[in-house]
Amino acid sequence: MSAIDYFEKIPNNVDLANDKTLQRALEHWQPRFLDWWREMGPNDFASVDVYLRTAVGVDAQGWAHYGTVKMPEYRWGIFLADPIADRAIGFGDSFGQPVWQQVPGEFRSQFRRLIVTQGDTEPASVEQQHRLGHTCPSLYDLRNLFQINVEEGRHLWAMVYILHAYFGRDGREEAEELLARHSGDVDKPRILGTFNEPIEDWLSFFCFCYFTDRDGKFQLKSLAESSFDPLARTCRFMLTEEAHHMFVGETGLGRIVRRTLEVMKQTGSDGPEAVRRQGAVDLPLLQRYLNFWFSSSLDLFGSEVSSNAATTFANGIKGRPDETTQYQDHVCADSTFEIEVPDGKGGVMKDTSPMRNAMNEVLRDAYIRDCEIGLRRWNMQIKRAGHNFELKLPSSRFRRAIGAWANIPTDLEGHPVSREEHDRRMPGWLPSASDRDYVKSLMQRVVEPGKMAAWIAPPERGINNLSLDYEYVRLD
Ligand code: BYC
Repeated sequence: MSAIDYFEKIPNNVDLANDKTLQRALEHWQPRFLDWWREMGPNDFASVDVYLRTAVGVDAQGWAHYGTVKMPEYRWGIFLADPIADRAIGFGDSFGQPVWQQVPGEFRSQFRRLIVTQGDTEPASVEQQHRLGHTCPSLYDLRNLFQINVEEGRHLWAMVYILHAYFGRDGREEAEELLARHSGDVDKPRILGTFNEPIEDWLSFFCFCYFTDRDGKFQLKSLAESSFDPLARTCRFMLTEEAHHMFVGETGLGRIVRRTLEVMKQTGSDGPEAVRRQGAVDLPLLQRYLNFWFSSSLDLFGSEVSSNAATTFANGIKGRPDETTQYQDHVCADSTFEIEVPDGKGGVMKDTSPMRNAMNEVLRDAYIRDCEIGLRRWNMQIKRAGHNFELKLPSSRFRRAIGAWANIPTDLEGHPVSREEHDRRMPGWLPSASDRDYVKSLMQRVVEPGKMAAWIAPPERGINNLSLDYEYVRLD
Protein backbone atom coordinates (compact mmCIF):
# COMPACT_ATOMS: atom_id res chain seq x y z
CA MET A 1 0.00 0.00 0.00
CA SER A 2 1.28 3.52 -0.80
CA ALA A 3 1.79 5.57 2.36
CA ILE A 4 -0.23 8.71 2.89
CA ASP A 5 1.67 11.69 4.22
CA TYR A 6 -0.62 13.49 6.66
CA PHE A 7 2.00 16.02 7.71
CA GLU A 8 1.88 17.63 4.31
CA LYS A 9 -0.32 20.61 3.57
CA ILE A 10 -2.05 18.40 1.00
CA PRO A 11 -2.26 14.79 2.24
CA ASN A 12 -1.32 12.49 -0.60
CA ASN A 13 0.09 9.16 -1.66
CA VAL A 14 1.60 10.48 -4.88
CA ASP A 15 4.92 11.62 -3.40
CA LEU A 16 4.06 15.26 -3.87
CA ALA A 17 6.99 16.30 -1.66
CA ASN A 18 9.36 15.18 -4.39
CA ASP A 19 7.75 17.23 -7.11
CA LYS A 20 8.14 20.78 -5.90
CA THR A 21 6.68 22.41 -9.02
CA LEU A 22 3.50 20.39 -8.84
CA GLN A 23 3.32 20.83 -5.08
CA ARG A 24 3.60 24.62 -5.43
CA ALA A 25 0.94 24.68 -8.17
CA LEU A 26 -1.49 22.69 -6.03
CA GLU A 27 -0.69 24.75 -2.94
CA HIS A 28 -1.51 27.79 -5.02
CA TRP A 29 -4.88 26.28 -5.99
CA GLN A 30 -5.67 25.15 -2.41
CA PRO A 31 -6.66 28.60 -1.00
CA ARG A 32 -8.88 29.16 -4.04
CA PHE A 33 -10.58 25.88 -3.34
CA LEU A 34 -11.10 26.92 0.29
CA ASP A 35 -12.53 30.28 -0.80
CA TRP A 36 -14.90 28.43 -3.12
CA TRP A 37 -15.86 26.04 -0.28
CA ARG A 38 -16.58 28.95 2.05
CA GLU A 39 -18.70 30.69 -0.54
CA MET A 40 -20.47 27.80 -2.28
CA GLY A 41 -20.28 24.91 0.21
CA PRO A 42 -22.33 24.39 3.39
CA ASN A 43 -20.94 27.67 4.66
CA ASP A 44 -23.44 28.33 7.45
CA PHE A 45 -22.06 25.24 9.16
CA ALA A 46 -18.38 26.15 8.96
CA SER A 47 -17.87 26.20 12.71
CA VAL A 48 -19.83 23.09 13.73
CA ASP A 49 -18.24 19.77 14.65
CA VAL A 50 -19.23 16.94 12.32
CA TYR A 51 -18.56 13.23 12.74
CA LEU A 52 -16.86 12.54 9.40
CA ARG A 53 -14.95 9.83 7.66
CA THR A 54 -11.63 10.89 6.16
CA ALA A 55 -9.65 8.79 3.70
CA VAL A 56 -6.36 7.74 5.30
CA GLY A 57 -5.22 4.93 3.06
CA VAL A 58 -6.19 3.11 -0.07
CA ASP A 59 -6.40 -0.51 1.02
CA ALA A 60 -9.77 -2.15 1.45
CA GLN A 61 -9.36 -2.95 5.15
CA GLY A 62 -8.57 0.38 6.72
CA TRP A 63 -8.91 3.19 4.24
CA ALA A 64 -10.94 5.58 6.38
CA HIS A 65 -10.70 7.24 9.75
CA TYR A 66 -13.80 8.49 11.60
CA GLY A 67 -13.67 11.53 13.85
CA THR A 68 -15.07 14.92 14.67
CA VAL A 69 -13.99 17.66 12.28
CA LYS A 70 -15.00 21.19 11.37
CA MET A 71 -15.64 21.01 7.63
CA PRO A 72 -13.25 23.75 6.47
CA GLU A 73 -10.51 21.79 8.30
CA TYR A 74 -11.29 18.52 6.51
CA ARG A 75 -8.08 17.01 5.07
CA TRP A 76 -8.88 16.94 1.37
CA GLY A 77 -6.16 14.82 -0.11
CA ILE A 78 -4.95 13.13 -3.27
CA PHE A 79 -5.16 9.36 -3.24
CA LEU A 80 -4.61 6.91 -6.06
CA ALA A 81 -5.43 3.22 -5.71
CA ASP A 82 -2.30 1.09 -5.73
CA PRO A 83 -0.95 0.29 -9.19
CA ILE A 84 -1.66 -3.12 -10.71
CA ALA A 85 1.61 -4.72 -11.78
CA ASP A 86 2.03 -5.11 -15.56
CA ARG A 87 -1.42 -3.75 -16.26
CA ALA A 88 -2.25 -3.89 -19.95
CA ILE A 89 -4.71 -1.85 -22.02
CA GLY A 90 -8.05 -3.62 -21.67
CA PHE A 91 -10.00 -2.46 -24.74
CA GLY A 92 -9.89 -0.61 -28.03
CA ASP A 93 -7.34 -0.52 -30.82
CA SER A 94 -4.30 -0.85 -28.51
CA PHE A 95 -5.74 -3.80 -26.57
CA GLY A 96 -3.03 -5.79 -24.78
CA GLN A 97 -0.29 -3.16 -24.93
CA PRO A 98 1.14 -1.71 -21.69
CA VAL A 99 -0.93 1.07 -20.08
CA TRP A 100 0.34 4.66 -20.25
CA GLN A 101 1.85 6.57 -17.36
CA GLN A 102 1.65 9.81 -19.36
CA VAL A 103 -1.06 11.14 -21.67
CA PRO A 104 -0.21 10.43 -25.32
CA GLY A 105 -0.06 13.78 -27.15
CA GLU A 106 -2.59 12.76 -29.80
CA PHE A 107 -5.26 11.96 -27.16
CA ARG A 108 -4.62 14.94 -24.94
CA SER A 109 -7.68 16.99 -25.77
CA GLN A 110 -10.04 13.99 -25.56
CA PHE A 111 -8.69 13.12 -22.12
CA ARG A 112 -8.86 16.71 -20.98
CA ARG A 113 -12.50 17.02 -22.06
CA LEU A 114 -13.54 13.93 -20.09
CA ILE A 115 -11.52 14.82 -17.00
CA VAL A 116 -12.91 18.36 -16.98
CA THR A 117 -16.47 17.04 -17.42
CA GLN A 118 -15.97 14.59 -14.57
CA GLY A 119 -14.32 17.25 -12.39
CA ASP A 120 -17.09 19.76 -13.08
CA THR A 121 -19.79 17.56 -11.57
CA GLU A 122 -18.10 17.34 -8.18
CA PRO A 123 -18.20 21.00 -7.06
CA ALA A 124 -21.51 21.35 -8.94
CA SER A 125 -23.21 18.89 -6.59
CA VAL A 126 -21.88 20.72 -3.51
CA GLU A 127 -23.30 23.96 -4.91
CA GLN A 128 -26.65 22.31 -5.59
CA GLN A 129 -26.84 21.14 -1.96
CA HIS A 130 -25.60 24.44 -0.53
CA ARG A 131 -28.65 25.24 1.63
CA LEU A 132 -30.00 21.78 2.47
CA GLY A 133 -28.40 21.68 5.91
CA HIS A 134 -31.00 24.15 7.20
CA THR A 135 -33.88 21.72 6.67
CA CYS A 136 -32.34 18.39 7.67
CA PRO A 137 -34.74 15.65 8.84
CA SER A 138 -32.25 14.48 11.51
CA LEU A 139 -28.66 14.89 12.69
CA TYR A 140 -27.87 11.52 11.12
CA ASP A 141 -29.00 12.81 7.72
CA LEU A 142 -27.27 16.14 8.22
CA ARG A 143 -24.01 14.32 8.83
CA ASN A 144 -24.50 12.21 5.71
CA LEU A 145 -25.09 15.33 3.64
CA PHE A 146 -21.86 16.86 4.93
CA GLN A 147 -19.98 13.59 4.40
CA ILE A 148 -21.07 13.60 0.79
CA ASN A 149 -20.17 17.28 0.40
CA VAL A 150 -16.61 16.89 1.70
CA GLU A 151 -16.08 13.79 -0.42
CA GLU A 152 -17.30 15.53 -3.57
CA GLY A 153 -14.77 18.21 -2.64
CA ARG A 154 -12.11 15.49 -2.49
CA HIS A 155 -13.21 14.15 -5.86
CA LEU A 156 -12.67 17.62 -7.25
CA TRP A 157 -9.15 17.45 -5.80
CA ALA A 158 -8.69 14.09 -7.51
CA MET A 159 -9.43 15.56 -10.95
CA VAL A 160 -7.49 18.76 -10.27
CA TYR A 161 -4.44 16.69 -9.38
CA ILE A 162 -4.65 14.89 -12.74
CA LEU A 163 -5.09 18.20 -14.58
CA HIS A 164 -2.14 19.82 -12.79
CA ALA A 165 0.15 16.83 -12.95
CA TYR A 166 -0.41 15.79 -16.57
CA PHE A 167 -1.83 18.71 -18.55
CA GLY A 168 0.57 21.57 -17.80
CA ARG A 169 -0.69 25.10 -18.23
CA ASP A 170 -3.94 24.00 -19.91
CA GLY A 171 -4.64 21.79 -16.93
CA ARG A 172 -4.01 24.61 -14.45
CA GLU A 173 -6.36 26.88 -16.38
CA GLU A 174 -9.04 24.20 -16.43
CA ALA A 175 -8.62 23.78 -12.65
CA GLU A 176 -9.34 27.48 -12.21
CA GLU A 177 -12.40 27.20 -14.43
CA LEU A 178 -13.73 24.35 -12.29
CA LEU A 179 -14.13 26.90 -9.51
CA ALA A 180 -15.46 29.64 -11.79
CA ARG A 181 -18.45 27.82 -13.30
CA HIS A 182 -21.39 27.48 -10.90
CA SER A 183 -24.48 25.31 -10.77
CA GLY A 184 -27.41 27.15 -12.35
CA ASP A 185 -25.35 30.25 -13.19
CA VAL A 186 -26.86 32.01 -16.19
CA ASP A 187 -23.50 33.03 -17.66
CA LYS A 188 -21.23 30.21 -16.51
CA PRO A 189 -23.30 27.13 -15.74
CA ARG A 190 -21.95 23.67 -14.98
CA ILE A 191 -21.30 21.51 -18.06
CA LEU A 192 -23.93 18.77 -17.73
CA GLY A 193 -27.66 19.52 -17.44
CA THR A 194 -28.54 17.67 -14.23
CA PHE A 195 -25.88 19.57 -12.33
CA ASN A 196 -27.69 22.83 -12.95
CA GLU A 197 -30.97 21.59 -11.46
CA PRO A 198 -31.70 23.08 -8.04
CA ILE A 199 -31.84 20.67 -5.07
CA GLU A 200 -33.98 22.52 -2.58
CA ASP A 201 -35.53 19.70 -0.59
CA TRP A 202 -34.41 16.37 0.83
CA LEU A 203 -36.66 14.30 -1.38
CA SER A 204 -34.77 15.72 -4.38
CA PHE A 205 -31.49 15.15 -2.53
CA PHE A 206 -32.21 11.46 -1.97
CA CYS A 207 -33.33 11.08 -5.61
CA PHE A 208 -30.13 12.82 -6.74
CA CYS A 209 -28.00 10.46 -4.62
CA TYR A 210 -29.91 7.46 -5.93
CA PHE A 211 -29.95 8.36 -9.63
CA THR A 212 -27.25 10.94 -10.29
CA ASP A 213 -24.55 9.53 -8.03
CA ARG A 214 -25.22 6.22 -9.73
CA ASP A 215 -24.28 7.85 -13.03
CA GLY A 216 -21.09 8.76 -11.17
CA LYS A 217 -20.58 5.08 -10.39
CA PHE A 218 -20.92 4.09 -14.05
CA GLN A 219 -18.79 6.92 -15.42
CA LEU A 220 -16.06 6.38 -12.82
CA LYS A 221 -16.07 2.65 -13.52
CA SER A 222 -15.63 3.40 -17.23
CA LEU A 223 -12.77 5.78 -16.53
CA ALA A 224 -11.26 3.25 -14.08
CA GLU A 225 -10.71 1.06 -17.16
CA SER A 226 -8.74 3.81 -18.92
CA SER A 227 -5.35 3.08 -20.45
CA PHE A 228 -4.05 6.25 -18.79
CA ASP A 229 -3.11 4.55 -15.55
CA PRO A 230 -3.06 7.52 -13.13
CA LEU A 231 -6.64 8.36 -14.18
CA ALA A 232 -7.73 4.74 -13.78
CA ARG A 233 -6.17 4.55 -10.30
CA THR A 234 -7.73 7.85 -9.22
CA CYS A 235 -11.19 6.72 -10.31
CA ARG A 236 -10.84 3.34 -8.65
CA PHE A 237 -10.31 5.00 -5.31
CA MET A 238 -13.13 7.52 -5.86
CA LEU A 239 -15.53 4.61 -6.29
CA THR A 240 -14.83 3.52 -2.73
CA GLU A 241 -16.26 6.79 -1.44
CA GLU A 242 -19.02 6.95 -4.06
CA ALA A 243 -20.67 3.78 -2.70
CA HIS A 244 -21.76 5.64 0.45
CA HIS A 245 -23.42 8.37 -1.62
CA MET A 246 -25.64 5.84 -3.36
CA PHE A 247 -26.31 4.16 0.00
CA VAL A 248 -27.63 7.50 1.28
CA GLY A 249 -29.94 7.74 -1.75
CA GLU A 250 -31.20 4.19 -1.58
CA THR A 251 -31.78 4.08 2.16
CA GLY A 252 -33.17 7.63 2.16
CA LEU A 253 -35.85 6.74 -0.39
CA GLY A 254 -36.46 3.37 1.32
CA ARG A 255 -37.02 5.15 4.65
CA ILE A 256 -39.50 7.52 3.02
CA VAL A 257 -41.44 4.56 1.60
CA ARG A 258 -41.38 2.84 5.02
CA ARG A 259 -42.74 5.92 6.77
CA THR A 260 -45.47 6.39 4.16
CA LEU A 261 -46.54 2.76 4.60
CA GLU A 262 -46.70 3.26 8.38
CA VAL A 263 -48.94 6.27 7.90
CA MET A 264 -51.14 4.38 5.43
CA LYS A 265 -51.53 1.62 7.99
CA GLN A 266 -52.34 4.04 10.82
CA THR A 267 -54.92 5.96 8.83
CA GLY A 268 -56.27 2.91 7.04
CA SER A 269 -56.13 4.83 3.77
CA ASP A 270 -53.77 5.02 0.83
CA GLY A 271 -55.26 8.24 -0.54
CA PRO A 272 -52.66 10.96 -1.14
CA GLU A 273 -54.70 13.48 0.87
CA ALA A 274 -54.84 11.19 3.92
CA VAL A 275 -51.09 10.59 3.70
CA ARG A 276 -50.42 14.31 3.34
CA ARG A 277 -52.62 15.13 6.32
CA GLN A 278 -50.17 13.10 8.39
CA GLY A 279 -47.23 14.97 6.92
CA ALA A 280 -45.80 12.08 4.86
CA VAL A 281 -44.90 11.66 1.19
CA ASP A 282 -47.67 9.95 -0.80
CA LEU A 283 -46.42 7.33 -3.24
CA PRO A 284 -47.69 9.06 -6.43
CA LEU A 285 -45.75 12.15 -5.34
CA LEU A 286 -42.62 10.05 -4.83
CA GLN A 287 -43.17 8.54 -8.30
CA ARG A 288 -43.21 12.02 -9.87
CA TYR A 289 -39.90 12.88 -8.19
CA LEU A 290 -38.41 9.60 -9.41
CA ASN A 291 -39.60 10.43 -12.94
CA PHE A 292 -37.90 13.82 -12.79
CA TRP A 293 -34.48 12.74 -11.51
CA PHE A 294 -34.28 9.50 -13.46
CA SER A 295 -35.04 11.15 -16.80
CA SER A 296 -32.62 13.98 -16.08
CA SER A 297 -29.86 11.53 -15.10
CA LEU A 298 -30.37 9.45 -18.27
CA ASP A 299 -29.18 12.44 -20.30
CA LEU A 300 -25.84 12.30 -18.48
CA PHE A 301 -24.82 9.34 -20.62
CA GLY A 302 -24.87 11.45 -23.81
CA SER A 303 -26.33 10.51 -27.20
CA GLU A 304 -27.31 6.96 -28.12
CA VAL A 305 -25.02 7.16 -31.12
CA SER A 306 -21.91 9.21 -30.48
CA SER A 307 -18.72 9.62 -32.47
CA ASN A 308 -17.07 10.90 -29.27
CA ALA A 309 -17.93 7.62 -27.54
CA ALA A 310 -16.57 5.62 -30.49
CA THR A 311 -13.31 7.57 -30.47
CA THR A 312 -12.74 7.36 -26.75
CA PHE A 313 -13.36 3.60 -26.83
CA ALA A 314 -11.16 3.01 -29.89
CA ASN A 315 -8.35 5.06 -28.34
CA GLY A 316 -8.44 3.25 -25.02
CA ILE A 317 -9.51 6.40 -23.17
CA LYS A 318 -12.84 5.33 -21.70
CA GLY A 319 -14.01 1.70 -21.46
CA ARG A 320 -17.12 0.01 -20.16
CA PRO A 321 -17.68 -0.70 -16.46
CA ASP A 322 -15.94 -3.96 -15.50
CA GLU A 323 -14.60 -4.22 -19.06
CA THR A 324 -12.32 -7.15 -18.22
CA THR A 325 -14.84 -9.31 -16.42
CA GLN A 326 -18.14 -8.47 -18.13
CA TYR A 327 -17.28 -8.62 -21.83
CA GLN A 328 -15.70 -11.09 -24.23
CA ASP A 329 -14.98 -8.77 -27.14
CA HIS A 330 -12.79 -5.88 -25.96
CA VAL A 331 -12.12 -4.44 -29.40
CA CYS A 332 -15.65 -4.20 -30.80
CA ALA A 333 -14.37 -3.37 -34.28
CA ASP A 334 -17.12 -5.19 -36.19
CA SER A 335 -19.95 -5.73 -33.73
CA THR A 336 -23.19 -3.76 -33.76
CA PHE A 337 -25.83 -2.67 -31.27
CA GLU A 338 -29.53 -2.26 -31.86
CA ILE A 339 -31.14 0.96 -30.72
CA GLU A 340 -34.64 2.39 -30.86
CA VAL A 341 -34.97 5.78 -32.49
CA PRO A 342 -37.89 7.99 -33.54
CA ASP A 343 -39.08 7.05 -37.04
CA GLY A 344 -39.85 10.67 -37.91
CA LYS A 345 -43.56 9.83 -38.31
CA GLY A 346 -44.51 9.81 -34.65
CA GLY A 347 -43.42 6.23 -34.02
CA VAL A 348 -40.42 4.15 -32.99
CA MET A 349 -38.09 2.17 -35.22
CA LYS A 350 -35.10 -0.10 -34.72
CA ASP A 351 -31.74 1.03 -35.99
CA THR A 352 -28.36 -0.62 -35.93
CA SER A 353 -25.26 1.25 -34.85
CA PRO A 354 -21.62 0.16 -34.86
CA MET A 355 -20.99 -1.03 -31.29
CA ARG A 356 -18.29 1.57 -30.63
CA ASN A 357 -20.64 4.42 -31.46
CA ALA A 358 -23.29 2.96 -29.16
CA MET A 359 -21.11 2.81 -26.04
CA ASN A 360 -23.10 5.56 -24.31
CA GLU A 361 -26.23 3.45 -24.81
CA VAL A 362 -24.49 0.30 -23.56
CA LEU A 363 -23.66 2.17 -20.37
CA ARG A 364 -27.12 3.68 -20.07
CA ASP A 365 -28.72 0.21 -20.38
CA ALA A 366 -26.50 -1.15 -17.61
CA TYR A 367 -27.30 1.91 -15.49
CA ILE A 368 -31.06 1.42 -15.93
CA ARG A 369 -30.76 -2.20 -14.78
CA ASP A 370 -28.88 -1.01 -11.70
CA CYS A 371 -31.53 1.64 -10.96
CA GLU A 372 -34.22 -1.04 -11.02
CA ILE A 373 -32.75 -2.88 -8.03
CA GLY A 374 -33.87 -0.28 -5.48
CA LEU A 375 -37.33 -0.04 -7.00
CA ARG A 376 -37.78 -3.80 -6.71
CA ARG A 377 -36.89 -3.56 -3.03
CA TRP A 378 -39.31 -0.68 -2.34
CA ASN A 379 -42.06 -2.39 -4.32
CA MET A 380 -41.57 -5.47 -2.19
CA GLN A 381 -42.10 -3.33 0.94
CA ILE A 382 -45.27 -1.84 -0.59
CA LYS A 383 -46.59 -5.25 -1.63
CA ARG A 384 -45.86 -6.79 1.77
CA ALA A 385 -47.85 -3.99 3.37
CA GLY A 386 -50.79 -5.09 1.20
CA HIS A 387 -50.97 -2.19 -1.23
CA ASN A 388 -51.60 -2.40 -4.91
CA PHE A 389 -49.12 0.26 -6.00
CA GLU A 390 -45.92 -0.15 -7.93
CA LEU A 391 -43.13 2.40 -8.35
CA LYS A 392 -41.80 2.31 -11.92
CA LEU A 393 -38.93 3.81 -13.86
CA PRO A 394 -40.23 5.74 -16.85
CA SER A 395 -39.09 4.74 -20.32
CA SER A 396 -35.64 5.94 -21.34
CA ARG A 397 -37.41 7.86 -24.13
CA PHE A 398 -39.37 10.01 -21.68
CA ARG A 399 -38.39 13.70 -21.23
CA ARG A 400 -35.00 13.46 -22.85
CA ALA A 401 -32.99 16.55 -23.67
CA ILE A 402 -29.95 14.82 -25.18
CA GLY A 403 -29.76 12.23 -27.96
CA ALA A 404 -32.20 10.72 -30.44
CA TRP A 405 -35.22 11.33 -28.20
CA ALA A 406 -34.38 14.92 -27.27
CA ASN A 407 -37.51 17.05 -27.28
CA ILE A 408 -39.71 14.26 -28.67
CA PRO A 409 -42.92 14.23 -26.61
CA THR A 410 -43.63 10.77 -25.20
CA ASP A 411 -45.67 9.42 -22.31
CA LEU A 412 -44.09 7.62 -19.33
CA GLU A 413 -44.06 4.35 -21.27
CA GLY A 414 -42.11 6.05 -24.09
CA HIS A 415 -44.97 6.09 -26.62
CA PRO A 416 -44.73 9.20 -28.77
CA VAL A 417 -47.72 11.50 -28.11
CA SER A 418 -48.76 14.87 -29.48
CA ARG A 419 -47.21 17.96 -27.93
CA GLU A 420 -50.66 18.99 -26.74
CA GLU A 421 -51.30 15.67 -24.96
CA HIS A 422 -47.78 15.71 -23.53
CA ASP A 423 -48.16 19.17 -22.02
CA ARG A 424 -51.64 18.42 -20.72
CA ARG A 425 -50.57 15.23 -18.93
CA MET A 426 -47.23 16.53 -17.65
CA PRO A 427 -48.55 17.57 -14.19
CA GLY A 428 -49.32 13.90 -13.55
CA TRP A 429 -45.83 12.86 -14.58
CA LEU A 430 -43.52 15.39 -12.95
CA PRO A 431 -43.71 17.24 -9.63
CA SER A 432 -46.15 20.14 -10.01
CA ALA A 433 -45.72 23.52 -8.31
CA SER A 434 -48.15 22.39 -5.59
CA ASP A 435 -46.23 19.11 -5.11
CA ARG A 436 -43.06 21.13 -4.62
CA ASP A 437 -44.81 23.49 -2.21
CA TYR A 438 -46.07 20.53 -0.22
CA VAL A 439 -42.62 18.93 -0.08
CA LYS A 440 -41.18 22.29 0.92
CA SER A 441 -43.71 22.52 3.76
CA LEU A 442 -42.35 19.21 5.12
CA MET A 443 -38.79 20.51 5.23
CA GLN A 444 -38.70 21.53 8.88
CA ARG A 445 -35.36 21.04 10.49
CA VAL A 446 -35.06 18.34 13.16
CA VAL A 447 -31.82 18.45 15.13
CA GLU A 448 -32.54 16.75 18.45
CA PRO A 449 -30.23 13.68 18.61
CA GLY A 450 -32.12 10.52 17.61
CA LYS A 451 -35.26 12.36 16.44
CA MET A 452 -36.58 12.11 12.85
CA ALA A 453 -38.87 14.31 10.80
CA ALA A 454 -42.39 12.89 10.40
CA TRP A 455 -41.97 12.14 6.68
CA ILE A 456 -39.08 9.71 7.01
CA ALA A 457 -38.49 6.55 9.05
CA PRO A 458 -35.28 6.16 11.08
CA PRO A 459 -32.39 4.28 9.49
CA GLU A 460 -31.70 0.73 10.60
CA ARG A 461 -28.42 1.66 12.26
CA GLY A 462 -26.19 4.60 13.00
CA ILE A 463 -22.85 5.52 11.45
CA ASN A 464 -19.81 3.35 12.15
CA ASN A 465 -21.62 1.30 14.83
CA LEU A 466 -22.63 4.38 16.82
CA SER A 467 -26.16 4.61 18.16
CA LEU A 468 -28.85 6.52 16.31
CA ASP A 469 -29.07 9.15 19.01
CA TYR A 470 -25.38 9.97 18.79
CA GLU A 471 -24.85 13.69 18.22
CA TYR A 472 -23.42 13.36 14.69
CA VAL A 473 -23.32 17.12 14.24
CA ARG A 474 -22.76 19.42 17.22
CA LEU A 475 -24.64 22.53 16.27
CA ASP A 476 -24.39 24.41 19.59
N1 BYC B 1 -25.89 17.83 -20.55
O1 BYC B 1 -21.56 12.70 -28.24
P1 BYC B 1 -22.33 13.10 -27.04
C1 BYC B 1 -20.65 12.20 -11.07
C2 BYC B 1 -22.58 17.05 -24.37
S1 BYC B 1 -21.63 11.98 -12.44
C3 BYC B 1 -25.20 18.72 -21.29
O2 BYC B 1 -23.79 12.90 -27.02
P2 BYC B 1 -20.30 12.22 -25.32
C4 BYC B 1 -21.29 12.79 -9.88
C5 BYC B 1 -21.20 16.39 -24.42
O3 BYC B 1 -20.39 16.82 -23.33
C6 BYC B 1 -20.51 11.42 -13.71
N2 BYC B 1 -24.35 18.37 -22.28
O4 BYC B 1 -21.78 12.40 -25.76
C7 BYC B 1 -22.60 12.48 -9.57
C8 BYC B 1 -20.72 16.86 -25.77
O5 BYC B 1 -20.28 18.21 -25.64
P3 BYC B 1 -18.99 18.76 -26.43
C9 BYC B 1 -19.86 12.56 -14.48
C10 BYC B 1 -24.22 17.05 -22.54
O6 BYC B 1 -19.38 13.23 -25.86
C11 BYC B 1 -23.20 13.08 -8.45
C12 BYC B 1 -21.98 16.90 -26.62
O7 BYC B 1 -23.08 16.95 -25.68
N3 BYC B 1 -18.80 12.06 -15.29
O8 BYC B 1 -19.52 11.90 -11.08
O9 BYC B 1 -20.02 10.80 -25.52
C13 BYC B 1 -22.50 13.94 -7.66
C14 BYC B 1 -22.13 15.71 -27.51
O10 BYC B 1 -22.00 14.60 -26.69
C15 BYC B 1 -24.90 16.07 -21.84
C16 BYC B 1 -18.85 11.98 -16.63
O11 BYC B 1 -19.80 12.35 -17.28
C17 BYC B 1 -25.78 16.50 -20.80
N4 BYC B 1 -26.46 15.63 -20.06
O12 BYC B 1 -20.47 12.61 -23.78
C18 BYC B 1 -21.17 14.24 -7.99
C19 BYC B 1 -17.65 11.37 -17.31
N5 BYC B 1 -24.57 14.86 -22.34
O13 BYC B 1 -17.80 18.09 -25.80
C20 BYC B 1 -20.56 13.66 -9.08
C21 BYC B 1 -17.01 12.25 -18.30
C22 BYC B 1 -23.69 15.08 -23.34
O14 BYC B 1 -19.22 18.37 -27.85
N6 BYC B 1 -17.87 12.56 -19.42
N7 BYC B 1 -23.47 16.39 -23.44
O15 BYC B 1 -19.03 20.25 -26.14
C23 BYC B 1 -18.16 11.69 -20.41
O16 BYC B 1 -17.78 10.55 -20.36
C24 BYC B 1 -18.90 12.18 -21.59
O17 BYC B 1 -18.56 13.49 -21.75
C25 BYC B 1 -20.44 12.00 -21.47
C26 BYC B 1 -21.04 11.79 -22.86
C27 BYC B 1 -20.84 10.81 -20.64
C28 BYC B 1 -21.01 13.24 -20.84
